[in-house]
Amino acid sequence: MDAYWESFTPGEGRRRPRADALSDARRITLNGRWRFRLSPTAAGTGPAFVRAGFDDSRWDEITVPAHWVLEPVTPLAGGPARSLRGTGEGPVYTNTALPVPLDPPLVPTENPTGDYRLVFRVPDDWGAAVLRFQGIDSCAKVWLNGEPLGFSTGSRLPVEFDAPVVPGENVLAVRVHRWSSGTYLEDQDMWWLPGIFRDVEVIERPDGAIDDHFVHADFDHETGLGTLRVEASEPAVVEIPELGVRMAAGQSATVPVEPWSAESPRLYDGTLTGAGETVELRIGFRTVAVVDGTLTVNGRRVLLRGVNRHEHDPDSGRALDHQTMVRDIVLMKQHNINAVRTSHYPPHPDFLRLCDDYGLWVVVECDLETHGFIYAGWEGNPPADTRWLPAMLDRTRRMVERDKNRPSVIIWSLANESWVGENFDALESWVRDRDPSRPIHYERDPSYRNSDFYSLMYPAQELLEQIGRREEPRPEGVSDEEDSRRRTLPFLLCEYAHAMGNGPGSLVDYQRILESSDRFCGAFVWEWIDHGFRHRAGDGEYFMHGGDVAYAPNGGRYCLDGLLFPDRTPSPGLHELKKAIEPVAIEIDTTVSIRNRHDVRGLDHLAFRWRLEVDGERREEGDLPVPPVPPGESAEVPLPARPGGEPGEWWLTVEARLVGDTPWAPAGHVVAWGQGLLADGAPRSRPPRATTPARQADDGLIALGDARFDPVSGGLVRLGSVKVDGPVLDLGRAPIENDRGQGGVNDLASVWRAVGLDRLRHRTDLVEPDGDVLRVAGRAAASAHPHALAYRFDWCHDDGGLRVDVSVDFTGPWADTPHRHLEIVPPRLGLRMSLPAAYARARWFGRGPGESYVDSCAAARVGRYDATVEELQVGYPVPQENGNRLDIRWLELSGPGVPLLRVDGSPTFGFAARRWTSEELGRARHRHELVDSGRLWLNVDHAQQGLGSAACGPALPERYRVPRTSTTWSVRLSLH
Ligand code: IPT
Repeated sequence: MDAYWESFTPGEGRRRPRADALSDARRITLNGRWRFRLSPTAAGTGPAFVRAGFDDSRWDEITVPAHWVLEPVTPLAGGPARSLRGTGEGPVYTNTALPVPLDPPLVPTENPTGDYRLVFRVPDDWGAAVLRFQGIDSCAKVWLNGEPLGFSTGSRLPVEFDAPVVPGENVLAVRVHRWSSGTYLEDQDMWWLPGIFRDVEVIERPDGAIDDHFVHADFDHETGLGTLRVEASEPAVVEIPELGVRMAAGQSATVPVEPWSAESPRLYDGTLTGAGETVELRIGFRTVAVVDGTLTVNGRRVLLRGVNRHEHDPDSGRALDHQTMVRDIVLMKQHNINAVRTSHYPPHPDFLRLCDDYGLWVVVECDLETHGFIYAGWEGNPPADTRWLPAMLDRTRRMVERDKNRPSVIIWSLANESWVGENFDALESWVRDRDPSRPIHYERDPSYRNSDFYSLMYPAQELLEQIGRREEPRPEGVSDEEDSRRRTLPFLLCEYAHAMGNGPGSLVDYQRILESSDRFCGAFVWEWIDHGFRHRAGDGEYFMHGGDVAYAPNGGRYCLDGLLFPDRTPSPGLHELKKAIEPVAIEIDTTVSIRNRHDVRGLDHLAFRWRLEVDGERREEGDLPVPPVPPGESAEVPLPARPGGEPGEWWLTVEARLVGDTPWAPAGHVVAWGQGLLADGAPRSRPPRATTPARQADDGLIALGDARFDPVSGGLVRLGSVKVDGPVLDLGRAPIENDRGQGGVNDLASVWRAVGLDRLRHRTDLVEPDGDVLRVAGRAAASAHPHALAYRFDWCHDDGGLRVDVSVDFTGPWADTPHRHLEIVPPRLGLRMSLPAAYARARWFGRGPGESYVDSCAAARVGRYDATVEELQVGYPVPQENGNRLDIRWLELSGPGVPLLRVDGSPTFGFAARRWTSEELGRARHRHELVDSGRLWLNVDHAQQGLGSAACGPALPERYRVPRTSTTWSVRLSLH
């Protein structure tokens, strides 16, 4: 057997790559139900299935496009057709590891292979045709009416064959191999999902059909003129009625135009008509240039506020329908995202059309990643082996040719994480020759010799600041010449702010740095969406990650690192990103200052509204007239209102809202906002409550007013009629993914576990009534460890409630345990108590409505909020700390049959309320494993560490950690 699937040759029998285009050529979609049979080796079902009379009636039926591992099919072992998800034969996830032995270009004999068959009809009057597959993973051989057409690798790229269709019935047979030589070039951090997963069509090619065309539409920002030239493979006429352009292909016309940008995606519709076909043109005029180390479009610096987007759907994997693509773009636009890096492969071509229409800057990345060679010390890495050059070049050409006419595409990215090699020189020069109009990106080669950008992933903020000042240290192993060239390049942060689990933190910090220097041209959060699969197993339905499949090696939870949950619910991280990158900065102090951070737009599409609140209650509101503010400039507007005489916190909030409907959001959508504290008058005082000295009560407890304490432990057991358990000091939290970062300094969770922060023992040394005060003192520490927290709780009545003044002191060797290298930084310092389950609602004055942490609180406004306990939880697919609210002045808990319990803090506090403990939260592996404990667990934090993004990236900055110093704070509990 000719083992085409494991040769260096990328394909055979294929047509030249060409532009993706919509045209009036007749086409038959072959999407639909096909026959399918899975086999254990590349031999498939054998040679017979290509024949017309082959009996496939006992085969499975499968949807095309789809991944067979997500569809009901007959497993290799036989039995009824069923979904393979959750088994090693189904979707498997690896990060950098290859699922095949490192033996390029060969693959194991165990190579699940899907034979697909379809009988389709062609009208009698059809002439020549092509058969087009937009994506097959990973290698396919194709037969039409029993004759082989050829084969191809390159999963996320189109392939076309000349298709000698016959009038009437035609039989298409496709053999798809899960593993192939292409596997070595497709080692992206994602699920391995074989199958015909993008559209299949037959397209008629009558005489004079236009095979390929190349739109060149430049914009001269000095003259305001656009120059259009459309090259065509056949003689053809270009018509753009709106511009009065009618000319032969190949000619050029220069006319006044409105340029295309992500902010104003102006497109001109037209046609390209040849003797046999009319191709639709959607022209956007724009010129991309790197000028003096700055990325410009149409003469202006642009700042890409981007995300890395994989194609993912929790049910269909990388087979996305149109609505899902639209949904992604609408969500991006609604959250102020203006750019996408198509990590790490060209997306479905319709996605880029939508980017043209809606307006997003796009970095299209090639389907090329050889990360797995890291396990061989990069020995045999394809970019450094000329035998792989044809396959690498094939991928580059198929990307550029397909997407060359999309105005949204402004940068080509040659590959991801493929280290270095001379083949990149060939790719670069091919791209420069074919499309000199777009700069090229490649991040991993420290010499950046093939890249027009200096680029990094996940640098620490300090390094990024140095880069902004052009003072970064020199990378190792590069020549003087390379280093000097690199220093002239714009900097593109191709991945940062790893959004795994709860996080990322510091989005505002990163944005401040990115805006501090023209050297920065943009940044892309890693990543857009969690790659989790909806899965039903055992006792529940959950989102499956790599570790939920018994397959080795697997990349575990690392595929859940997006700003959207797998079902496209925005995470708090996306809300924070929206705030951090908002295109208008509104700051309120003695005036309202409005800075226009758009690249090209003024602010006339926005209306400004203000609102004045006292302690979160609305007092006044109105429109804020804002003068025209050109991009990059600012205006100062006088305060529209002044605080009145009432005591309390007077907050002014100003919102910038869309004036009219847009394709991505209705009028009124809030694009940006700012808040300022105008006055902080003394709080309203509560009526004093009669207090009595602490005393021994009849029931053996200590009484302080209506509070009862345990005489031995000193713990509060009852407040009025409410049974309370606690409060006790709490130092732990259910680790978030960023608490489990790679490397010693980042894997905080293992330090916490090693030193027992999650299993503190309490010893009470003193329970002493002292007049109006009950003094309790003790020590909280973990078994086996000498470090401890010495604490004192002084209870008294104050301002209508029961107040506790807490003071804590870190004693013992916190930084110098038997694990000498481990610095113990507790993630939390606060009180925890449990309350009757009837408490079901929270009202508060502080940050909200969503969760907030010290390094991720910009999106949470100060105000008055209300939520049920269920609504307070954030459904991270892997349970972990969540739902915290910061800067709380007061919190009221209520529920049926229980008195309202109010918590006041001095200073302000953070709170979380849940139906399970932090320990239970930390132990659960999936959300459905969290069960109601029958109590409400309330955390009232004095401090909690930030989120960071150490799951992949720098350690949490010191300023967001809990300082290990002696400290005091007060909390008051009262019943109403
Ligand atoms: C980087 C990859 O480019 C990306 O695909 C993803 O794996 C991300 O990390 C982590 O989720 S590579 C890493 C070695 C920095």
